[in-house]
Amino acid sequence: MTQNKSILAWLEEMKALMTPDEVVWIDGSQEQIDALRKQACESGELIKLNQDILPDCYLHRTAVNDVARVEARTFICAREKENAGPTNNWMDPKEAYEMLYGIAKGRYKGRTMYIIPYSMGPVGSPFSKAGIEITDSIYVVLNMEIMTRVGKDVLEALGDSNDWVRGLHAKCDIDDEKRYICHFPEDNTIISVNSGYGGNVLLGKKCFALRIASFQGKNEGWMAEHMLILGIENPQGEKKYIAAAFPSACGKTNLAMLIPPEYYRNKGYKVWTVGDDIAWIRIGEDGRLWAVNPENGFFGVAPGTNEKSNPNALATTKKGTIFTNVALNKDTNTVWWEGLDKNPPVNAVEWKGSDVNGVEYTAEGNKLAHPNSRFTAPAINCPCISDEFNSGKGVPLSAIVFGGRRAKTAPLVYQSRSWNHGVFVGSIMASETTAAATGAVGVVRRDPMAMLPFCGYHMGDYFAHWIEMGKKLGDKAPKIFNVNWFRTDDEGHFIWPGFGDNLRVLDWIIKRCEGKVDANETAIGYVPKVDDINLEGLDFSRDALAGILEVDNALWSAEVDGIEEFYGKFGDKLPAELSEQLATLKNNLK
Ligand code: OXD
Ligand code: MN
Repeated sequence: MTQNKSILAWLEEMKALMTPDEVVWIDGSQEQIDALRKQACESGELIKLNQDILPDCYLHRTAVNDVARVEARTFICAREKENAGPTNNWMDPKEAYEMLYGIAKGRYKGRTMYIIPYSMGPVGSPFSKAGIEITDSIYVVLNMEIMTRVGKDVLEALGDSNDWVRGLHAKCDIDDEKRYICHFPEDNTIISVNSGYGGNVLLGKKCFALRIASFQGKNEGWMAEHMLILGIENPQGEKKYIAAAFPSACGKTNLAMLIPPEYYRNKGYKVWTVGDDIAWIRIGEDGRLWAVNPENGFFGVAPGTNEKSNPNALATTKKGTIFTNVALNKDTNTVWWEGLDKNPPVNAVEWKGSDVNGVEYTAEGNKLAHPNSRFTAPAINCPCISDEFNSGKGVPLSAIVFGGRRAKTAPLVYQSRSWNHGVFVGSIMASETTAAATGAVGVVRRDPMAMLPFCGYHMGDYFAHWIEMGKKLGDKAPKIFNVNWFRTDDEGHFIWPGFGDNLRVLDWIIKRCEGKVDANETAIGYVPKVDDINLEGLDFSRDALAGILEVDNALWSAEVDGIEEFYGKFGDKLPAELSEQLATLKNNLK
């Protein structure tokens, strides 16, 4: 399929190491996909679902010990330990290659080596980058085919260039003691062994598009961020774009596919989804920041997705989707998960593969679907997918939004005073754990820019890169905001309705970017005046709004202690600009 010398040489090396019985290039053709689906159904790797209700949809079950990303076994193998930084696991690259090749050696024996040429970003776009993943898993091939652009045209666009990412995946024995997800940023290489779970094995996603790409972005002057991208169209048909970073379980996919509340819909507002997880961001010819979604599909969490929380996501999963670790409804041969509706199937197969009475099983407190069960769905299925999704030139960003789950401290929304202050706001991002997750409510976990598990180099250098980008952007920089949908009352109930009504906050953000509304200056930044958040058509009092816009200086003083402790990790790699911002905050709180 290619004459590219660097690719051919690497593949020869991999063949000699892995000793496959057969080698198959993935060309992106429908015939090949159909044949692989058929083969996977015959081997039991996939279950074909009801094709009348869910055309081209399949169910897959992973091994029980292999259901999520494994941060403890994820390594950045930079040559110098210092370059992985205090927030990543590090392994010496020489030792890592030796160990990983030892584990993987000969493990394609009796199996097929699939070679997947893929592009992150539309093929041929100046934003895009190519990768080759080799794998012995048809599940990986079929998921990569949804999540990335796969096939011959990727190789044609790459030509003889050596600028592509090498990815070796081998299922081996799915042994969690020998599971490793290793990144070699200086070699553009990823090696993943002993897992078959999406986040660990779809190497285009977290491994390439965030960990490797963040390192490339630092060296090449662009940014790879854990951000959704959405467009807001006003009644005049003008579109403004926002990129937003949130830690997991803060509703990123829901925000990306937001349906405007009735009042806004009637006026003609629309929201368009460009991406739900990753943004590659560059400075355009006009000096502004432009973003593309490098992915081609959504790898979304199924539980909690329903007609009310996210009808667009649900609609997206109705064709061409692979479901992983959800429950099977045996009567209809369709899928079910907690939070889909209130009717678990009676004749069910739970996510591990046992037949159960779903009604009794869930009544006893068991989960039919794994809490991290997923759908892999083509982005083009999404009813609100943006016209710009495939364009390759990206969308210009008016605003960058950071957010977390904070019961009290952070107001519903605030705006940073400058780019550097905005970088500070992103760097102190935090989310509180919920009782359901840990038992200890309100433990603050810092997750700067939602990149803690995904930054492929020293996070202090990453902050410095953000500061540098701001210098290049000057007054063309997007405005930076922080939102918090999760303020609670004394009984622990969420105060703000969230979901579609979050558009009311985004509306204020856009107005601020256009210089159309004033704001109150507080110790932490600019907060809306109560009358400037539009509450038309919403049963929500001005007083309640005033309450969640409040900035409590005492709580922020305690926050400063936490920030100081966190910043201590970065030593002299912490940019002076961020220490200055912290000093300013302290001073403002006096
Ligand atoms: C994540 C994901 O873990 O997107 O952030 O899957
Ligand atoms: Mn994510």
